[in-house]
Amino acid sequence: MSLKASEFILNEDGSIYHLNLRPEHLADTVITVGDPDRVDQVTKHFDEIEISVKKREFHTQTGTYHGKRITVISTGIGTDNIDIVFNELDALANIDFEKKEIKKELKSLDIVRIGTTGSIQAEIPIDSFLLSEKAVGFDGLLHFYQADQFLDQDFSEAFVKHMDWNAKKATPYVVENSKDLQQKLNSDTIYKGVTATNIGFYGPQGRSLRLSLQDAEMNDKLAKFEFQDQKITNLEMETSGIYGMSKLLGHNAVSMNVILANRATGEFTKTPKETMEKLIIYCLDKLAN
Ligand code: R1P
Repeated sequence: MSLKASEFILNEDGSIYHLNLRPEHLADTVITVGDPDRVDQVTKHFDEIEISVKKREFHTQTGTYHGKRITVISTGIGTDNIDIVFNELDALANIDFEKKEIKKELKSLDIVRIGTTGSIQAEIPIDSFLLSEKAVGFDGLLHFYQADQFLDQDFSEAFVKHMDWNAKKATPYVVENSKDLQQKLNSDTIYKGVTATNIGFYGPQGRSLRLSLQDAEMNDKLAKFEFQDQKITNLEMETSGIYGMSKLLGHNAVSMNVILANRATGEFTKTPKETMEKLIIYCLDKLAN
């Protein structure tokens, strides 16, 4: 059955609504970054760039690194954008744009986020790298889909109890990365942890410039939480959506993070660009191998 024009929205040139891409533009391996300027920081290492498309915060380039075809796309900030980017990336891979039908044979993309984050554990220092084994989403995105089978309810319940979570906020959901892709990106130079994905940068991450927080102890409580030897290690704004949407759509995802800030010690890196550069090269080399 053909998808309705109001649901599967194409531009005049046949490209998908927000990303402005056509299926032939997408590689099977995708790197997502938050910052649109970080796309060039990744693709400047490429052998060649085939296409470069920009619309709103979504900047996409596809090319090859050491012969491996990779698409690099910026998501902007937040899981609301992740909903758009992941539905549209999946459409490019798994919907027939001519017939406007879901393909019979579905493709799984390998998706690596290369992002920035703040550690909440004193022993995970600034300028280190962290691979998110799991994400705890405070954003509520996954609750709009039939996602229960992919969510770790025991972890969520223990977390809600420990935090004395205010029921006016979305119920935190817990979702894993792809273990196969983790193996590809892993090494002993990388910290592993559980990433909390927040719905904002200030209040939702326990930062206050002029406003009073609903729970001023939030970050301390987050840092102390433990469930089956797992601790919350860092805060950022996309990983839960990326892991959740990837599980729902059948893609493999891993989130790789540069620790820019340590919220426990109050430090912020003096070399954000250089450290990001190192993580980019690390990820590209792992993906090309
Ligand atoms: C906030 O400053 C932004 O930086 C982090 C957060 O997740 C949020 O998107 O990641 P990126 O540097 O990848 O955007």
